[in-house]
Amino acid sequence: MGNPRDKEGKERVFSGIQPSGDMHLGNYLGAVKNWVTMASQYDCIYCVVDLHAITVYQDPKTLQDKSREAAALIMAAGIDPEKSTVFIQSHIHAHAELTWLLNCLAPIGWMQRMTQFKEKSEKQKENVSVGLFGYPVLMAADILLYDTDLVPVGEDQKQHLEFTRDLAQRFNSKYGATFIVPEPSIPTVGARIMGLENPERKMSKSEGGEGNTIYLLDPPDKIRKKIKRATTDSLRDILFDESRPGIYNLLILYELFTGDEREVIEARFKGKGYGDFKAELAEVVVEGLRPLQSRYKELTADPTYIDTLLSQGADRIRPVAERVLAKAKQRMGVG
Ligand code: ATP
Ligand code: LTN
Repeated sequence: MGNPRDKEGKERVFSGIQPSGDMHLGNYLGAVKNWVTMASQYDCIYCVVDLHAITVYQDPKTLQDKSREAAALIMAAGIDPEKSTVFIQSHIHAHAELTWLLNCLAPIGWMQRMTQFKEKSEKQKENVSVGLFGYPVLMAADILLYDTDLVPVGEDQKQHLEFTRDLAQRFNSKYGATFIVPEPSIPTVGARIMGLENPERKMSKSEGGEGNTIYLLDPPDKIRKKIKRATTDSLRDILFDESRPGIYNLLILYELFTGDEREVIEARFKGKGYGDFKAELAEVVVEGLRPLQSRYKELTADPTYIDTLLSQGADRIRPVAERVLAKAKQRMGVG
């Protein structure tokens, strides 16, 4: 099937982040850091997905604040809002509307296989919202609305990406070539940063205690304390050994922040103890986050500045979403 977009110039990248809590090292190393790298090469759209966040209850005022905070952090991490588009999902109505169209096409059997839904609903049982069940359809709408070629995400989103591809293909084969079928872009290292207290589970906004997660806006002393207390094991050697999840995860953090080769890192800490390694890692993380934290402060000094950038971002990209939505509606015979 031919490609439904006339691709002039750069390929398009789209990704999203939920404002459901504070952004952490997993979000940064698994996703946002790659967003920054991709921004120089692709036409990038980055979205704060507030409609996804409300699939579980959010305090309304906090959600407003966290949405702006997430957008400011994306920019502070190095995304230039002049060159890439940063916007808030609910500012473009087409996301909700395309979701409905796609809902009518998504087989319930596909939905029931989504592991993230199974895990998240496990904790809520009967109170699970229809929205949480439909979460992957909204995500598919986000991606398909912008003729996206590539989607940079962490490992946990792989299944949702496959779902998006399947749904796009299903639509195209029923109604004719309409959507570009996107490819995932998952980092080889950092795609799954684990919790500090519980290195058996991924570092997360919504799970695990305060000590499990390093937030991007944590002050240096907090970062040092969390790393000091991170779970390791009773062995001694500081080696990249996946069977020792605690120390392995900390070494991955060290690798990603320094950019050093694994052998060089292992040689550096040969004969040293976990205490020495953790102290050095803490400094590497504190220094690594320092530029982001100071840019964040500058960006948020005037609270209206981010709002202006966000409304400009949505205004700039809305016509693309509306064009793709209109095409999908026309193909389905509605509107
Ligand atoms: P929640 O804890 O509510 O599931 P989250 O922390 O997973 O939230 P999201 O907003 O759902 O955050 O994810 C934003 C991006 O960060 C996604 O691309 C996701 O794959 C990535 N990501 C999230 N957690 C990690 C992690 N621990 N390691 C690597 N990437 C991650
Ligand atoms: N479900 C994603 C967030 C998300 C997203 C997207 C990511 C919503 N829409 C579109 C990439 C592309 C998550 O990280 N939990």
